[in-house]
Amino acid sequence: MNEKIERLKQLVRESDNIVFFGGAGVSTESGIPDFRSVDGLYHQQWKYPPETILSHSFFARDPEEYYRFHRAKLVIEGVKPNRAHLRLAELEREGKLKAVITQNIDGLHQAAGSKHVLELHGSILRAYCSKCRKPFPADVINYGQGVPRCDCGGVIRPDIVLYEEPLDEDILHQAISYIRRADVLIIGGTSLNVYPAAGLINYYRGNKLVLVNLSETPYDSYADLVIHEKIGEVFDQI
Ligand code: CNA
Repeated sequence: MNEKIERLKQLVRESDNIVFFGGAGVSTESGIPDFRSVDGLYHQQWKYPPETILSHSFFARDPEEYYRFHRAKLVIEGVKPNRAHLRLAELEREGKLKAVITQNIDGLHQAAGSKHVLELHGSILRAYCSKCRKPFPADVINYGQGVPRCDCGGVIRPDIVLYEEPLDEDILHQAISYIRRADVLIIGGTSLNVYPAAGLINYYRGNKLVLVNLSETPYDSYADLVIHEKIGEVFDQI
């Protein structure tokens, strides 16, 4: 085990107030592509970049094309939690980890057994009518063809935060509160490019900020420990 992972293991061993904040890179080892890696969604051939298709105005303008992308790229059959998700759930059960704050919409932290998950960007495992807000099972949006509609005539949409939409204030406040009080803050698998989520890091008051990310992030110089390795492999060793 290298020195940096040994240091992270020690921080985890000595703390009972760890908070984890993660992004798409947490799920790449489960087979879900992120946006910005070389084999991520940005480098694939679609008529528009993911941030355009996954925006409020695009969904309103062209829900048909939105759903084509949604079903082809966001819904991936048979994905399972990887070692990062599983170890985080274990740390929660051991009473060491207080919350997982995630930008992911894939539900894999809950599938791994984590109970206290704050989903900043919602989940593709929930859906509701954009007109009357009636909830629908996720199968209605994730499978089938065309644009799913409610009895009231409204378009059924995924319960995710599209670009141009605000984050849920209650979830955001809870996330800020956990980060403010955290002893150890581990940030993993996120390019820290998407705001306001990325700005959460500024609320941390401690001196044990750990970044685990394959590529460099704009916050590397602020961190007390930076590990540029695969997060599943790192969490397998701590
Ligand atoms: P991003 O901007 O795509 O960045 C991902 C980061 O993870 C990159 O810096 C990679 O270097 C890094 N990375 C990739 N694989 C690994 C790995 N195995 N171990 C460690 N690091 C790795 O993703 P962000 O989450 O920062 O961007 C935020 C967007 C992307 C959010 O709105 C997400 O909802 C959205 N997204 C979510 C998913 C998902 O739910 N799984 C998938 C793709 C995009």
